[in-house]
Amino acid sequence: MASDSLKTFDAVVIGAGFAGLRALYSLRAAGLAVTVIEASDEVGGVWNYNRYPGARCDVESYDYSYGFSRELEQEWRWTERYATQGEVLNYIRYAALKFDLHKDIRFSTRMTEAVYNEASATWTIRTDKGDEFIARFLIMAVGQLSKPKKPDIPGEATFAGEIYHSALWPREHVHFEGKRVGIIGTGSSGVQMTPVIAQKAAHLAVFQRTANFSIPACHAYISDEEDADIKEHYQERREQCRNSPTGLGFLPNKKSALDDTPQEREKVFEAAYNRLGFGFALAYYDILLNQAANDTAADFLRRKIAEKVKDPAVREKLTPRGFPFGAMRPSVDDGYFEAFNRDNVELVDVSENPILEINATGITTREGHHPLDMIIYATGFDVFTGSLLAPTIVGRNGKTLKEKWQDGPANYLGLSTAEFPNFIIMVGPGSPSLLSNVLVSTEEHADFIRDMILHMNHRGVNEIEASAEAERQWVEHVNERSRETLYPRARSYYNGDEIPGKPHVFMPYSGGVRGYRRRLKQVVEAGYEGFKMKKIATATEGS
Ligand code: NA7
Repeated sequence: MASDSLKTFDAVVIGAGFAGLRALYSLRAAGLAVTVIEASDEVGGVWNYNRYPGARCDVESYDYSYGFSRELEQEWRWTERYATQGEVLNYIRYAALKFDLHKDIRFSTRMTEAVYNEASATWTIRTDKGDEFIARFLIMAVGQLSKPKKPDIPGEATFAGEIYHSALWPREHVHFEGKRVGIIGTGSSGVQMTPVIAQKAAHLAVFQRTANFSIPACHAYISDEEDADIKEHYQERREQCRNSPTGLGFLPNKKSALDDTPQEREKVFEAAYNRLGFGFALAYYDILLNQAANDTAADFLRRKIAEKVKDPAVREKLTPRGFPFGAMRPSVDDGYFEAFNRDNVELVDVSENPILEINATGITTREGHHPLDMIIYATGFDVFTGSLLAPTIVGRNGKTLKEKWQDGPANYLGLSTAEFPNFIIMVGPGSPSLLSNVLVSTEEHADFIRDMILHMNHRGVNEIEASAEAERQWVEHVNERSRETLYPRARSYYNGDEIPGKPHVFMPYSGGVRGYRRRLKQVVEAGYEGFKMKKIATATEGS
């Protein structure tokens, strides 16, 4: 199937971020006809939209990059350990140009609806431009953090100043100088932008609902020697990522935090704190598995906050309590806590004194009015399922994905969901996804999908669907693995708690990148175990 004029394809991929581009590359290289539909006029996905000041990747640059091309990895030169948003976006642009991906991307086009045709085993895909495409496979590469969410605060329309959202940041330069700025939200976006805006704004008010843990990034420029050394050993590094629990370039300490004396533990934590960023959670293998082990890490991090924040009342408010370290996604920061020592930075605790309204001049909480010239929502996303459920997707018997997932995103291997044949999800719920270095997970999925389609072509079948039983077992397995961890002990987007009314279910797969990879391999070796494959005779073949 390969006619652009008829707009029929082997696969239509939705999204031109890291995942969509990687899927396009591998499917096209396998000789399949593919097109990508992208709502923006640019590649990059989340890195294209989240242009707020201070935005950075918190996985080390060399690991947060494609591993499929030796040439690409040898010629690209990362400048910093944790790349800025601009550098990551430039990398994606570079990769897209190098592999001539743009020619197969339809920019500024949004998929609005996709309907499965049982008689022909194809999807009809419609867009906001009025296009209609037919594809054997519909591949959703829509990202997990791509449907921004914003609280509905009364009076917002009356605000006389500027309003921004971290995930919909304008391309034009935003000026903070001389302005009174308010940031709502203290997840990674709020934490990253706070110290940068603090240096420019006349006054910065940070509206915090939940204090969370954060580890210093310890940014560093990469020297030519380091770059050469990494490039020389890149393949080993990649293999280590692929075979690690998280897809990061280092393995967890094999010891329990409880096996060391307090003095030894202090040294281990200190070293991890000053080097590993997000990987601090791997300073001992059981930090996210055992509450007592976690307490040792959380205590260490709370002491670090105490050392950094001078004002005792502010320090207390910035100190996370009531949930295990890491159970809510921690941030990796560059001077976040220290920013609150500045005279022009104020912490507004909205857990005790919620925001009541916005008026022409600023934000009013139960405690009082905060005059502002600019409001920034750093309030996150409808995570994991938001973008998957935004278009209307209709599977067998007219059932929509929204109906099927009303109690949570039931799926098999995170890749597929029963009653939606030939519908494939990349790096979504039910896979390691946001619990992993998503670049590693993206590549794993792209290659799995390519091999699966080639296998089907070889066998002469054109329909694949997860069996209801395999799906039931996978969901049970995902839940079982999450219960072995501390993740269920926090209210977080991992559990669907970021949106009122969203099903409270554990979304990602916590069994690790290596375990998941092993499972995919077993599935393939057992002839795509858990999937039903069929040959549907199409009208063309019948004539
Ligand atoms: P996050 O991590 O989901 O953070 C959103 C923040 O916004 C968080 O602090 C929320 O507080 C806060 N929030 C949300 N709604 C409100 C209202 N109504 N009032 C006050 N505060 C609110 O999103 P980010 O964009 O920072 O980061 C997303 C991911 O990007 C991150 O996990 C990394 O993977 C990279 P809450 O904790 O819900 O009380």
